Amino acid sequence: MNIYGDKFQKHSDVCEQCRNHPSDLCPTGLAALLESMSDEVENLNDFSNKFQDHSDVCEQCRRHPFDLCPTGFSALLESIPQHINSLALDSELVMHHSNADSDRLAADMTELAYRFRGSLLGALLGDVIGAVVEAESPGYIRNAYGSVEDILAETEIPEALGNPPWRVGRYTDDTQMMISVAEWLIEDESLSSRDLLQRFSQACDPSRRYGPGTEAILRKFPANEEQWQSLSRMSFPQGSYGNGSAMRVAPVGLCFHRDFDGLASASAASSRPTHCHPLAYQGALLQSSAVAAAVRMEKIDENLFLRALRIGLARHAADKGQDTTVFWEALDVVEDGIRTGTAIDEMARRLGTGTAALKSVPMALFCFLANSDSYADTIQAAVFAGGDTDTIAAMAGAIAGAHLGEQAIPSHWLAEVREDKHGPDWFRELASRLFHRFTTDN
Ligand code: R7I
Ligand code: MG
Ligand code: MG
Repeated sequence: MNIYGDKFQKHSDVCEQCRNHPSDLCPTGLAALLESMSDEVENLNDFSNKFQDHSDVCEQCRRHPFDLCPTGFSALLESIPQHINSLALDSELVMHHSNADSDRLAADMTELAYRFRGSLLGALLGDVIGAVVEAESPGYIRNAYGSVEDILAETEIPEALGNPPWRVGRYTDDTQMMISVAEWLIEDESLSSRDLLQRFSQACDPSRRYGPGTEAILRKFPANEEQWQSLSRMSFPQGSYGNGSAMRVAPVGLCFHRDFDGLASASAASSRPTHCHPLAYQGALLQSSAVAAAVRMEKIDENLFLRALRIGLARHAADKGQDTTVFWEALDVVEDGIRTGTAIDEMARRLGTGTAALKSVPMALFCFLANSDSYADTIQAAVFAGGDTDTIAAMAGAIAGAHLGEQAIPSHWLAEVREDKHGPDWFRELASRLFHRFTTDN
């Protein structure tokens, strides 16, 4: 029996890394291995006595080899021979672990609805708070403010280029575009990228500080609807690698938290109209996978969480021919920072806090993973690290809110959101509509 599967075998014939280091596969090797795993699980009982003994008496495990009972699953893990790659075991463990959590959650729809609301409100509030100090250095922010409350106590701050001052309590492009993604998921059955671009363009309010490339696309779209695909390469020939598609993608993670294939294709469709660079796709995929994993897991295990993200990257980016090395390495840095308890400033230096997806998504992941039991601490970390603070706090806030739920978001912070049309109650309603869409599809 070829336990690794033909696809992986072919790959390892030409990949020295995978041939010589079977416990440290390259992303393409991992993706090939995962693809063949599903066929092999059925064969595992050929050589697993403990599991065999169990399945003799357990109808569930005998009849549903892809949906083992917990006892069957641990028997299987214990008895799998050492020579099966450890990463493959990990990936099954991640899936099984978070499926079990997710099944428990599905039985508790009230909790799940709290998590949907928590994620949208969490992103909104991260954006609102981070907007006050966007593009400032950590030193400046720390000198000027002692706490998030101090930041929210501001009323107005000067805006660049002779624009009117920024009114504290407003949200920026991050939230404006997230609203469009949520409404697209709710209303557009086909999830067409063109429809989403139309929504972005109609909702565009330049006073909300859009990224320059994105704003140019949205401005040009109404007069160039038929050329919508070429607009995405207008400012950057290979497409933008900015964080604009990761910052708005949280609703995809919520809606598809039980369907990783659907999540990957909706993430890509939501990125495509403005961000068609592979690094932007990967940033959006990591952020939506993080929201999905946060919704699914009852308690965050940082290693399993990061494994889930790596599996998504290997399956949906590396396997499509994208080079995932830089994000893979950034996840190594996040993992190391969590393991060693590295301070936030040092992590900001190592990971970056800029507007490129690569320089902000990993930092948002770190802010959450280092504070996964507290929405307030997650936001505090993101905002005081400086740089692209509205976006890093919006992304970290979406993940934290998805995990901890609406009840974890400080109500005195939410009370500082100052938007006439789209206040916190409007977002609660939007989250309920998204939740309804999720429950009708599942
Ligand atoms: O990604 P995008 O929508 O910007 C989002 C950011 C967030 O911080 C928002 O809060 C808002 O303030 O802006 O806008 P883009 O213009 O597509 O990308 C953002 C930046 O990434 C650009 O201004 C560039 O500095 C950089 N960038 C690139 N630089 C060189 N070559 C993106 N793609 C490229 C590239 O291909
Ligand atoms: Mg912004
Ligand atoms: Mg920003």
